[in-house]
Amino acid sequence: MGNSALTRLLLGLVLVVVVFAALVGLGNQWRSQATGEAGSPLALPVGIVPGASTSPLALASPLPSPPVSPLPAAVSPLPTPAGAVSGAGTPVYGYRVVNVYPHDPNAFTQGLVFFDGFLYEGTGLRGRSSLRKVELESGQVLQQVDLPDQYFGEGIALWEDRIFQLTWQARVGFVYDRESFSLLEEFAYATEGWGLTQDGTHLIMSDGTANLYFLEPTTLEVVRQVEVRDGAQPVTRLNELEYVEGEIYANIWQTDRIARIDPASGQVVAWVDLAGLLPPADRGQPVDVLNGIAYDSEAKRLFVTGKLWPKLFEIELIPPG
Ligand SMILES: [Ca+2]
Repeated sequence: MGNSALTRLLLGLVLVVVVFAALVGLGNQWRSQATGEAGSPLALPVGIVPGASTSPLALASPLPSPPVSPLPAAVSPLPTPAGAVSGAGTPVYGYRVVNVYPHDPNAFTQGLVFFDGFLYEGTGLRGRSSLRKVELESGQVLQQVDLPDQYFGEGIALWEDRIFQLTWQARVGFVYDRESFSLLEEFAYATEGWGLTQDGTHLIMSDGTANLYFLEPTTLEVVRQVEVRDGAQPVTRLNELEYVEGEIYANIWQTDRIARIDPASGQVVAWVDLAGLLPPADRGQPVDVLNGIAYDSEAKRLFVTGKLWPKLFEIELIPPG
């Protein structure tokens, strides 16, 4: 054996060592990759989310939405507005603001009507209740009569040359001359008074329950009554009303929703969700709930506002989907 044989042996050993080292190194790299995702910062929150899904910290995590994370279930759904049950699959309309007008922020709106170019508004609260004629564009009160302090004014409706106004719990309504606002007479009814409108044949009244009452406009007798339901579920707290193209629109007290009701059956045929209508910037002073719907049947304009809201909106409804 000469030097060349020894050299070949050494080279062979070196080659074996190099190949072995290379294989070991590659193996470590594979293991590193295999454990990389499980051990990465991304993977850790996925593992702890099930126990922490209700934690605000977990919800606030800036994770790039891991595909199998249960986070989406934890952040949805938003609570359903109280009273706005639509388990029956009733369509919910959205809205688009067409025009914005000023509204007296001291008006606790309980009744709203559009007639012959002007708004008529009934306001509530004891000592602050009134009937007003209002210029749409400016919000300026053109004419006003105040109720005696003991009365809490509610819904209003126009009928021929008269204006009817309900009161909340006194079970007394007032009838005014439409032009002069002079008080013509009082009338009595058996329930609380909330909303009022008319369909060309009857006055239609709500009382805070799920019932609507149809009154003969001259005798003020209740001639019919219907319970409003969404599917099988009664819809209570019906508030301000407006008759719009064959349907009765009703504010649902303490919600951002309007029910569109079939007058014959009482069924809710659609909801309108007005959430977000009054911008946060307009909530600097105390404002109350959405209330007040008026319809200009000639120009087909729909107006809505709220109690003590500084603005009144003309809106268009947007069908779902
Ligand atoms: Ca109305």
